[in-house]
Amino acid sequence: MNYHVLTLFPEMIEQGLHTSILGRAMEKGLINLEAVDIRDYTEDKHRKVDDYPYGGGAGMVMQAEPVFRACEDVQRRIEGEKARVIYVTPQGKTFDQALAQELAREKDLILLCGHYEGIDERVLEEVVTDYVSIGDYVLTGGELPAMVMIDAISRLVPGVLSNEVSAEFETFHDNLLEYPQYSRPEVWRGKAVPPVLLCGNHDRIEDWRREQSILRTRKRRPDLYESYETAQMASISDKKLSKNRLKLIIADKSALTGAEEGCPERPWAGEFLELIRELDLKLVLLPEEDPKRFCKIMERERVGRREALVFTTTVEGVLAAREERLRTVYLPEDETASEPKELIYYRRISDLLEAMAVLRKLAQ
Ligand code: 9D3
Repeated sequence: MNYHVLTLFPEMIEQGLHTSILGRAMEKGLINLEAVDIRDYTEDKHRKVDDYPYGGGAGMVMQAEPVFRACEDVQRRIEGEKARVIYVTPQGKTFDQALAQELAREKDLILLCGHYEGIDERVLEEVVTDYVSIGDYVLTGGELPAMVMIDAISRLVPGVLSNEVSAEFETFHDNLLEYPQYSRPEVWRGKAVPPVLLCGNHDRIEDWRREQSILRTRKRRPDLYESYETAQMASISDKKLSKNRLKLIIADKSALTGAEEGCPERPWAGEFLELIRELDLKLVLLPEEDPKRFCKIMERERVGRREALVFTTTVEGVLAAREERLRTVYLPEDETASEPKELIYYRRISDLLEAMAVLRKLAQ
């Protein structure tokens, strides 16, 4: 990737990007950065590049000709097709990971940085292919935005990151934020690492991390969560026909409502029921615990072991489902109820919202 940054402050670009990962990528020749001083292309004897705006108003406007000549010079030196010219401006489309990925596939990129009150519109009309902003806040110039974009794009260029696959499968992949991370010590200032991470069961760990990602995204980035849900729903309808896909939910009555008459409904119960409907799952409610029931229900509904999921509120229910080797989610009646040791291999999900996350994953 070859970057050509057109700017009045070339030293700002040259200083900032030669450290650490990008410095190494430049040494390896994976990326190449050239700061082009627009002032070198003025024909004015005082190297002037700006003038007063027609129609009046505060400040100065960058003149068209030096910008045009600087851009032409770069395009002339580039091999092959003309490069995209990105004008970094608060009036552009907001830069995001998708645009970074798109731009990472280019061989050359010309980034045009404005200063003062902007650049003469006529040269922009002639040379610019993309108008890009980095977010809705006001900076003093386009140099930092150009550097931000170069940083985000460069790490997507093959070979720049040591762990090549990592760039794709991280934040924003799947529209989900990353799960929380922990390292030694196991207890820090009285705060323990979540026990699931120490259990050694990698399926459980993976499930837990996925849940955490979903819950965290929902809480911190409701906007991303919405895209995630939409994408998820689309992919689910594609996969409806696949084998072993979840088809049936068997649940204690009290798993989805209050345990007894007069007991308050579980939070999210309505949403959970709606999800079951959306995913086109059959729901069978158990009036009371009856271990032999599971088999009969599955026979009657003609579903296999891998196509059913049990939601139960009691330890007896978990043990009975385990006997049948059914996938089970444990929803304790009482958050504070102590968990018998033999439950260690079952998900303890005390909130239906988390159960929904599991359900979404299984229904894919
Ligand atoms: C001082 C002129 N302003 C009129 C009220 C408009 C203006 C022009 C240029 C404000 C800031 C800038 C300098 N910023 C950029 O060139 C810029 C930018 C930004 O300020 N925020 C987010 N993304 C970008 S990309 C380029």
